[in-house]
Amino acid sequence: MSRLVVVSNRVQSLNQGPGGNQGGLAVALIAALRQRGGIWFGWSGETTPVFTGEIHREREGDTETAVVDLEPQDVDEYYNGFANRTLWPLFHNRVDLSEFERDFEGGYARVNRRFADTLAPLVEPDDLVWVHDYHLMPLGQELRQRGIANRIGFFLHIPWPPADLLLSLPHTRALIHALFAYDLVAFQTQAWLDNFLHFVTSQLDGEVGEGHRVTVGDRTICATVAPIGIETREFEAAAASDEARFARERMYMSATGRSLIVGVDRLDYSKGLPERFNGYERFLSRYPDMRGLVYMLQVAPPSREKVDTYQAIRAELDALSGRINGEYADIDWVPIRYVNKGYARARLAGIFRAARIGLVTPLRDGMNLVAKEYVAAQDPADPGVLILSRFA
Ligand code: GDG
Repeated sequence: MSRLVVVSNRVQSLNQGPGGNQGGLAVALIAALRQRGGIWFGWSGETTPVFTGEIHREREGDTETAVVDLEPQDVDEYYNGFANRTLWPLFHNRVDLSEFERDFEGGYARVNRRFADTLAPLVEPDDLVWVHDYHLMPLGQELRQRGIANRIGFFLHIPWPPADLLLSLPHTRALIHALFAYDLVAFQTQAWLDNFLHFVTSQLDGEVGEGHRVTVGDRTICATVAPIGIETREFEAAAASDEARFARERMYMSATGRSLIVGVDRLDYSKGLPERFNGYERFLSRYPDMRGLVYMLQVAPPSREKVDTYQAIRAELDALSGRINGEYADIDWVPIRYVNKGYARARLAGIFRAARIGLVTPLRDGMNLVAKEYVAAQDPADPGVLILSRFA
């Protein structure tokens, strides 16, 4: 089997185990890398005054991480700018929140060039290159321009929006056209693939052929649906670990017989958190008998804190949880426990298992791994119930 070269914005350390803080995507990528051997390349999360392209490596058997530092301006324009102020809201149907600035667009192009400059010398002729997500859409094209002829795939973790939304972004055709440098472009769901194909045929004069082939100009690629799963066995094992059992017992003890409803989401406006809090409040107001019988735990680790829309959602949730607790709490009962921090994966598994209800209510989501993890963590003899919004 050829070696895998995974490229994503951030890279997680290889040696964390179930006590670690990484999410399902990192666990899945590490599992894929261990199977084939290879490199995981991306940004270190650190900054340096001047970009040098110096690579920091960490090795474990056949698997290696390779990361580079970026300049503060790169982080502002590429990560906090074009990726998370422009593309993320636009691709999640929030065109109202999507900001376009030429500097963001320039920073995005620059970081993709920097990634390509640094990565190209690491790629060996037989490697299979697998690029992840909206941060790196032009990377394939940049690699081709540096002579990389390998098979390169691109996977989009987030939704693909309808064409009319996408067209509100300046230079969008060039951005999407760049995807035709890949050999394979894959999406989470048929709906996102259909939106992509509609854009390509209506805006790029593309043609859809047999067997997922899509042609624009002289490039034919394969565009397909390849939904992400979770490492089910690994998560079941995490749910059965001592750390999970300890977390579960802590939950039971503090719950004093009440049923737990759990939500775990990055603090992001796409996850429908204010709507969830409001829905729960409505439930308490319509069914007074249920007060004191249930409580909700919302784990929401802060995310993208430099972006003001994320500061706004955090303030909104602080106010909402305070208001709901103020109105409904009793001396021995708090309706919402709202925590702004992350937990080790094994503890999370224990919390999922302790919860009678998993509440996953995004307004838009590429997939949603929490829903899958909630199911995997259940006791098969006495499973809880998963409630999903139609957009998960
Ligand atoms: C993007 C797309 C798509 C959360 N809190 C903690 C923690 N997590 C883990 C969860 C889960 C992961 O993070 C979140 O994955 P999601 O799929 O729910 O959402 P996004 O972060 O928005 O991910 C999404 C995904 O990419 C994969 O393609 O499904 O649609 O938006 O694994 O468990 N993990 C730990 N502590 C926490 O407090 N350890």
